[in-house]
Amino acid sequence: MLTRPPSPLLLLALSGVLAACTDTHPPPPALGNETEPNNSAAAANALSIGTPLSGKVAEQPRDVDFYKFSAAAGERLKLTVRSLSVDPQSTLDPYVQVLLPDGFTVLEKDDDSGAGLESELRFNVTQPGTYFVTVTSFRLHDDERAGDDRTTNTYQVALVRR
Ligand SMILES: [Ca+2]
Ligand SMILES: [Ca+2]
Repeated sequence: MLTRPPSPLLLLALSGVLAACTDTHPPPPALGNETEPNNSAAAANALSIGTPLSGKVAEQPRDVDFYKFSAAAGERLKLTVRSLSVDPQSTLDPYVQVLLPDGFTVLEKDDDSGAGLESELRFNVTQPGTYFVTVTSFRLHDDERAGDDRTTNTYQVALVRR
């Protein structure tokens, strides 16, 4: 049985298909990271609705990470802080709060309403303004004398409309 080499036109077409595949599927962009120091409302990092950020509860005995976002009246939002489900090495049991624009009054808080020990909460915005999110570990929240400084205390914080 005779076999013919593939025609140059077929090879050209195949290479075009391969190029199209690699060109149309770039790797997902790396997530932005928190920027320390961010341990107060005044030093909060900006968190955009729909754009997750990566952070760590680490590098100091009692780390807390503040984020801020602007919201309009009537927005219905969901906040998640994921640890193990996005990083199998994570040791963090997250604890999250949403603060009113005054920077200290707690609007909502959650320990483990997400997957496993992860945090998830839903809230509605009634007053437009700049709101704050704090992320820390449950260990630090639960015991004001505890320390929890592990480089593996990784998390991903995300705010989405629902
Ligand atoms: Ca941090
Ligand atoms: Ca911090």
